[in-house]
Amino acid sequence: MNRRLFAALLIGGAASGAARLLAATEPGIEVSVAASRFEYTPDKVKGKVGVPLTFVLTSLDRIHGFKMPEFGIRTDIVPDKETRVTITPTKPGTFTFFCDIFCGDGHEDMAGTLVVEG
Ligand SMILES: [Cu+2]
Repeated sequence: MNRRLFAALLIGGAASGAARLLAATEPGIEVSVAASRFEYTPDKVKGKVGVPLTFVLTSLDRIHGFKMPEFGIRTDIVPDKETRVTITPTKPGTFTFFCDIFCGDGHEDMAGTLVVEG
């Protein structure tokens, strides 16, 4: 094999590897968050500007809420059911999500944060 052909093959291989990587990440990020009295696990989620982020929400005990005012979303989280919510952050920052269904004495503290990196 001559040297030029070898180099071309190397570059071609690297390029197709990058394309595969891109295709694999295109659907965005999925993060599972479990709600229970009175917390979300995990309570810190990371996202990226322009990359769709899907929360896969479950409840370990009772019905809870999931609200993110900055993204205009809210949903119920019902036990024995997976609830999916997708957002696409448009700016970096730290955003809060919280429970908006009264679930007991610690309800007011039931919150988590989404950190969006640029
Ligand atoms: Cu609550």
